[in-house]
Amino acid sequence: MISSASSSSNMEQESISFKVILDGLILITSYREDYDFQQELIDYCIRALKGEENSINGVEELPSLETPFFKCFLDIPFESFREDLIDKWCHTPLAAAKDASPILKQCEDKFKIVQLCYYTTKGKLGWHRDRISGLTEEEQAQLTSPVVSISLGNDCIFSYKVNGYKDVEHDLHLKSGDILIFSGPQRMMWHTVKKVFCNDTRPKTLNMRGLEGRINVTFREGTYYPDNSSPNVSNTLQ
Ligand SMILES: O=C(O)CCC(=O)C(=O)O
Repeated sequence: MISSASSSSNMEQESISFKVILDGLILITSYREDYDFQQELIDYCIRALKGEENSINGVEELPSLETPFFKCFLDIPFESFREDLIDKWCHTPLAAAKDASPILKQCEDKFKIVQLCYYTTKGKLGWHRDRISGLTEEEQAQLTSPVVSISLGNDCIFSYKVNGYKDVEHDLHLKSGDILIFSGPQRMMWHTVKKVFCNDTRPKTLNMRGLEGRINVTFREGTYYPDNSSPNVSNTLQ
């Protein structure tokens, strides 16, 4: 069931509109038209990926259509990420989402990591749940803390399976500026990025500083690295 509503953001004094897709799964679309807002975050993320931001080590190599990998990840400790961007893109939309989906109010925020993922137009991400390294399966299953996930740049198809309904896939067409929040009963939903669309799909006014494709910014409690791997080798995960 999808319901829509809007609420006023204290910080920006403008309306935040959202869709409650399910209890615990919210899509905020109101930043789609706010290009200055998006550009500020895009610029910061690209500098972070390139290692040009203070106290953030960038990635070893950015993917392109010529590299053997088409996406890369960068994990940044929450406290190293720019505070005003955390307020604008994480705390403010999350507060609006909590008003819209009261079940989120019962889920404690435990942000420790900001994960950047940069995808070229050939980039995809396989089905997975946002697990956290070091937790048992039982502990993973009990996670409820919010994941706040932002799309920037090209459109993509993000698909998910409602927790407990593993045979049915739902597609969301995400656009630049969209914020997807999953938490509570949907915190451990399976999801995937099936496709990143071509560069024509991003707003012409957005400048990706010479990069193609899409950036995802995810605020969350932790990250999962497969055994014996590190953030650098996760470049190659499909
Ligand atoms: O790119 C996205 O929208 C999703 C990213 C994601 O699922 C992840 O980093 O775990």
